[in-house]
Amino acid sequence: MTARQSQPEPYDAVIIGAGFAGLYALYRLRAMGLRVLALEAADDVGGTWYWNRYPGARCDVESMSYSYSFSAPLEREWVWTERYASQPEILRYLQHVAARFELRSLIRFKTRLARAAYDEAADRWQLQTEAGAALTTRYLVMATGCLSQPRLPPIPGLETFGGQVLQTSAWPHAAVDFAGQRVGVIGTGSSGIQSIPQIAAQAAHLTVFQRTPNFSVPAHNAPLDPVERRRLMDNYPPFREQLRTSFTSLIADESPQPKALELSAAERERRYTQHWQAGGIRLMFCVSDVITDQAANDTLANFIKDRIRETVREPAVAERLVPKDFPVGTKRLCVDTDYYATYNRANVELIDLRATPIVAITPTGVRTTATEVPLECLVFATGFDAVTGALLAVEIRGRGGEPLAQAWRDGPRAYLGLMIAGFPNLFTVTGPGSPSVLSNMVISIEQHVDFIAGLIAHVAAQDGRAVEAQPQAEVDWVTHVHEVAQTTLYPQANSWYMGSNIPGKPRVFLPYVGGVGPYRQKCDAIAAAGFPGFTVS
Ligand code: NA7
Repeated sequence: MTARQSQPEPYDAVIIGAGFAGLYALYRLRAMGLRVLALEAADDVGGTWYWNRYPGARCDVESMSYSYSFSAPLEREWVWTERYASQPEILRYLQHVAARFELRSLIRFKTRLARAAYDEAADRWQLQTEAGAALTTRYLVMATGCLSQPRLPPIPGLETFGGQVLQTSAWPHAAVDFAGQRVGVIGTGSSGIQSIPQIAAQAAHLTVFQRTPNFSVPAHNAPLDPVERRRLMDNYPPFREQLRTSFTSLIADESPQPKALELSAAERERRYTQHWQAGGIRLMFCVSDVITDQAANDTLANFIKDRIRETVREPAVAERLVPKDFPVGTKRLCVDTDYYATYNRANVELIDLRATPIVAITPTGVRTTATEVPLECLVFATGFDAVTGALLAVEIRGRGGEPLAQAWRDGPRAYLGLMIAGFPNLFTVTGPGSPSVLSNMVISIEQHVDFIAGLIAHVAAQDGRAVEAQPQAEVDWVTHVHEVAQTTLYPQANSWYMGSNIPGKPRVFLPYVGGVGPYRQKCDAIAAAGFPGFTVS
């Protein structure tokens, strides 16, 4: 350590990340009078919405639902333009929030946390950035996001490729011009499905390398109707309250729905058609049992498969696009604009990697077991090490120097998804075992940060120095998370929800599927009861 670093700057709370979670944590903890700082690897705020600036990037939660509720003036002044907000619009919103609440001066940009070690004698975290700067803080709040640790598959020969390599999750800031180029896209999750139609419209030729076909529903995105928008903006508080207390927090009007198999085939078809035409993920929730009953799930899966076959003119291509080996919704349902119709374009080709896997990337393209595809540009839309990836990317050591990676070697464990036994004063916003990626992230983030703020206030009220999850409370919570997951079809899919996309990652269902409203009720009850399950020392 240098002389300067031997006197690390002391903070009450250091927050890692300046996306939706980090910005609200800064705002909320500063308001409590804490000395706060955020570290952000990027050169601007935005998190997910900073990095994922690929063509077609858009939130799959409707814009009127996907914004902060903590400030009525902010709600009044920000006017969303489209049903589903585009990445640039969400990024502008977060930039506005950072400026409006004067948060920028509290953020150290281009600064990545490398190590965090808990100093038991001082009850403080000792932090070290990748550049070697040292800081110390009472509380460490990981607001690092659930889909922020990008994954590039180790395909042999990638380093030899002579063309341009792009990654949807680290897209360049300057516009990419695909005109006249032969482009390849590897990956058909949400990022691939959103970008493929846009790239196809620009490129001379597009080859899509698909390993697993996904279910996708049309967004039917459009400018917001000004009258409807005004009505919602005038009624934000009850609308937000509906979202907060709902099961999914994704849609406000969660009236009880019938079971799929209680409907006649004609009624079901009518219902599915109506929701398909309306667009978006509501289709998943228009019957109550899609995610818990295989037979019910089959009815919706078959409906979507029929839409794929109806849209894609070439039957062999349509068949390749039809998902076969997982129940609909157990991998995140994609929301698209013209995805399936894109395969009717003369300049688009679909390669099924299950039939003909990639052998290598060559200086001039991609070689599969069947063919060599010449390319000038290769786009990776190959996903993330979800939920735990960004946490484990930091060398975090808790009590007795125990590495987090060791504590989580059999899968992540955290009480309420928010605190880890053995890691005092460390909080994980939207951590494993919280509703996180199955919820409306903004709703969950506000709830988590408010809970964390309440817990910090509880510690302060007792003149405490540290708070920690109790091992038994953690075990009970993790058991509950797994039990609830087992009542659903989710564990059947090899999805990133299960950690299956990362070789060697424990196969554990990562989010809490017991419902956003019920989760909030449990958290509220815990707070009201004086935070049982947490030890203040
Ligand atoms: P996803 O949903 O994890 O999709 C990644 C895609 O990349 C998926 O189709 C993968 O196929 C494919 N993939 C991964 N590795 C390979 C290799 N080695 N070869 C070929 N294909 C590969 O990530 P996204 O970024 O699209 O979306 C993540 C979330 O962000 C999304 O759900 C929204 O919530 C926002 P696989 O299915 O593993 O066979």
